[in-house]
Amino acid sequence: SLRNGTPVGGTFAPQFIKTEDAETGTGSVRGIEGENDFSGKRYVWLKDPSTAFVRGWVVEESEGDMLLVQCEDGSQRQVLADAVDKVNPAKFDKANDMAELTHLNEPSVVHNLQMRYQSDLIYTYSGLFLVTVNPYCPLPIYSRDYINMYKGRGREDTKPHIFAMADEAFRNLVDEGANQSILVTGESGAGKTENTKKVIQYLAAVATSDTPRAKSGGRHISNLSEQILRANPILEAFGNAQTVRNNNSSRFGKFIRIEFTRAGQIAGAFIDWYLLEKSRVVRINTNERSYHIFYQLLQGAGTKMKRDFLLDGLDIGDFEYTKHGNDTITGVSDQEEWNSLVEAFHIMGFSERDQTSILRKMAAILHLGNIRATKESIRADQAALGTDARSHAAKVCQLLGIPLDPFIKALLHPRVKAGREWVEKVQTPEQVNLTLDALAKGIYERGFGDLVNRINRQLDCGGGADDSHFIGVLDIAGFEIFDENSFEQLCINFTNEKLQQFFNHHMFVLEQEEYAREQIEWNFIDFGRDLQPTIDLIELSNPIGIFSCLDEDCVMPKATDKTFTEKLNSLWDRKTPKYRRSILNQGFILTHYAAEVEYSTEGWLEKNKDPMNDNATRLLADSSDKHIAHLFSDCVEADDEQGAARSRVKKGLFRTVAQRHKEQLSTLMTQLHSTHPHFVRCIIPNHKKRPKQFSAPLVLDQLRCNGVLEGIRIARTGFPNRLPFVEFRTRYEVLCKDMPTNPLEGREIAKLMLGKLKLDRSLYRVGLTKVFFRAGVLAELEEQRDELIREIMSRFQSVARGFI
Ligand code: AD9
Ligand code: MG
Repeated sequence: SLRNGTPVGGTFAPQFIKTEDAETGTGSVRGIEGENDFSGKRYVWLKDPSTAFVRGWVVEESEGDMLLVQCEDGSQRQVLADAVDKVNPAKFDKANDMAELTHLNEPSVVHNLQMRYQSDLIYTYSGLFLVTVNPYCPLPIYSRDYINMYKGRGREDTKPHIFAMADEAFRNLVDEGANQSILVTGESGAGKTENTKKVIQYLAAVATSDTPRAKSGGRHISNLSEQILRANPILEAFGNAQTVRNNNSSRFGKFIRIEFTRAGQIAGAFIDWYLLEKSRVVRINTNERSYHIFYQLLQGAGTKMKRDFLLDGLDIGDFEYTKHGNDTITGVSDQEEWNSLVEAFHIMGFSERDQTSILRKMAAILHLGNIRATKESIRADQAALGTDARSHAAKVCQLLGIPLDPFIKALLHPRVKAGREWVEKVQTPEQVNLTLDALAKGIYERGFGDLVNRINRQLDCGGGADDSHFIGVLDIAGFEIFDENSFEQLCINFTNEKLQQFFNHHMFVLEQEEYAREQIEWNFIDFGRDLQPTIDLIELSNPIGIFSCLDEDCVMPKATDKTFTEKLNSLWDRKTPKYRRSILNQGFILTHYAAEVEYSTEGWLEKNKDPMNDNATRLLADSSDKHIAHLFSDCVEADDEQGAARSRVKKGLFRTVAQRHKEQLSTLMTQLHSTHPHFVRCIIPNHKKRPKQFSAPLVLDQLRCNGVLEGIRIARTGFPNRLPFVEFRTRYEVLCKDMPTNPLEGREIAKLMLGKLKLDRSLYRVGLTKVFFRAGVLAELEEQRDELIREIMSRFQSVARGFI
């Protein structure tokens, strides 16, 4: 038909309408990466239980919509035509931006990432997202040359990279004076912290050089960017640990705000932190470690410090809190890490005294773990401390600056007020050990908070000039689904639900703006409220949501995890599609945007109350060590457990974990709403920490949890593929006969071509500078182009044969 000049595919418009929303349709597609395959084979993706997807070509189409497919793994499979996905034409191989793919389906997205990953292209855009797959090996893409390559250049002129995103944020900040944020999420080990560091490295390098500041004492001159970079070794020593997933796993979330002057100079920085996993201080799995600082201290501290800290001759294996896990991390020297910690302390302007007092607390925590209570006698279940335990207690008291006898009394016979009377409670060994653990966790967490405060004071821009703006970088754990999900998972998943909602709304706003800018008619749907029912279910106080219900039960004397769960069930089961009671376990099932998650409510009241023995904390508030006293200053003058809680409530200091998290998150969201956001999604390619191994099912799972597939779903409701007029003409003009020879404006030509291509109006929109297409349309055009080339080649061959 081409030979006599009639346009090809005169009938394909109706066919499109059939498949426009269903990417699972069976349109004919060809092309395979590396080279164009002009064989006319129809390639499809099939689901596969072990590899997620396998590609093949259709051998036969039979009755009842069945396909016989020759798969690339050698097998032949019969599948329902509806169950296959289309393969993108070769033009889209290793696409820089997955939004450009004409077939926006799951296999195509995973395949694109995989092909790029195997070529060390670890960064890929997916619309508004920058997706990155952990290479698990150093790549030479973060050098000074790379920084220069990205400096001041737009996304269009460069390859996908974290530097490109950082640069865009920086340019927006300087040009428009608008706050920016970069939101990095992903599962443990996916590369969030590495990428966060790259953003800061980049910003420190491109921000116009800031003036050196004289440090306190005037001895040490250093600049602010250097200090911001050096905050990291300190944060990591105290906030990171080896886990089975990641040898340097951050066990807290953080939001680093870097303040800039209007001229683009770094003016200061501020760090917010969330949800430190303090249980790690007292309990670790085999093959994991506690926080790096303990190992660094034991390996790195000099003899004098070890003697002062009563650590002389002691090692990792001598402490209850560290001896059950790994001693060392392959390839990491705790001694060297210690050296860089000390250097970082120095550059950050921590005095010797401050350093000592911070580190002394770490030693105290180690010794705390070695105080273990035993039964007083075989018959009674009352707790006692043996000689060993008492000598450890003495060390703890010496290090914490508190008197020994009252401390032991606080442990074994805490005084509580019952009515008007003071009574001494009897404690079981388990209760005493829990008290000790709670103290260790409390000291650690408060110490961590204090450390961050000190860093913040050091990086403070002095109130911040009125016209200063910030770029905030959020490094926070992504959506989590484990075999058993508890309160911690609910907190993190709730956070991710909120961030996803923020993304959805932002995407909607931007799409609408683009359509308005290009003056095309289309009402994009606002998905920004889609996730609200689940969010409400967790955070609302009226009707009473999960967090409020938990808070309520935390002050009810008789409430237990079980009664709390029953109350939740009676409030919400069958009342909303987002909530179901667990059938087999004590807990409930929530529908999140990423998946349904079953939560087990075992231990939630305790976790939310997070109690500390106030007989002991009062001693700490009175400590002769100013630093310790300061950490516990909220614990003075309480005369009983209830009273302590009440007085802290009065002072606004007492918070349940849920309350605190809700408040922190709401502050974070308010800040994020004041920014132009940028989204980074980190992906872990395998759970073996190995380079070049890409597990498609694992990646697919993460794309679902991190919102990339959600973003694609939203994109597909609009016109995801866009081509500037010139590009559209260059590639598809061959498909249009009788093009005018006189010059025409780009828009006119585009309209003319679209008419000649006989595309249905619902499949495209013509904007001011580009044509917008529905998903899948470009694949059809590519197919026609291929067919044309095939025709030409066969004509050429027959002509050539004629010559022979
Ligand atoms: V966790 O939630 O804190 O447990 P992250 O932060 O997502 O986790 P992290 O950035 O710590 O993961 O990366 C884990 C390890 O992967 C790093 O220690 C590096 O060894 C490795 N990694 C990650 N990203 C890169 C990269 N861009 N280049 C090289 C990388 N190695
Ligand atoms: Mg991390």
